[in-house]
Amino acid sequence: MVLSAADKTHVKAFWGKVGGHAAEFGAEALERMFASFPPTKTYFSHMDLSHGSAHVKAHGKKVADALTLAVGHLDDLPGALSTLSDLHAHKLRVDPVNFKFLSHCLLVTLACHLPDDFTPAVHASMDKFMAGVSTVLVSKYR
Ligand code: HNI
Repeated sequence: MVLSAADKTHVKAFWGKVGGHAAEFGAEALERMFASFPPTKTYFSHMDLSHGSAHVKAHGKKVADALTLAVGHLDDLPGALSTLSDLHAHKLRVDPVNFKFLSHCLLVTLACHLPDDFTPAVHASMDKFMAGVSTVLVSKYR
């Protein structure tokens, strides 16, 4: 998944619009994932996944911060996400299919909150960005 120069420009500009809402959007994406793809909840059985839970809010912030880091390193996603990649592959062993679910739910969340900025071109670039992040996070499975 190679991001073109235009993709990188779209992703950086769009994430700038997300701004201070990143943690809140991260939590909403998780809530949507748990609601629409219930098996994903099995990875979080140690957390309270009810609406508005502090666990989901805290985890949403962690995911959002990782994405902010990734946006800052679009030319070196493997380097920027190396530790997270080890964690998801070796310790958490999250089935790769779930990354598509979370990516989808994040895009839906972003589209709901920033409809004017989420143009078809930005949508396509953000989809490629999430696919790139997901590829890195599942890259150490074998
Ligand atoms: Ni993920 C922990 C980022 C996809 C299940 N995950 C993290 C952490 C970050 C993170 C950051 C916290 C690491 C730490 O504490 O050092 N996860 C991301 C990102 C994506 C992603 C950026 C994809 C875009 N994770 C997923 C998916 C699942 C998932 C798809 C399962 C459905 N992640 C977990 C679990 C943890 C986790 C489980 C540990 C949570 C905890 O605190 O116990």
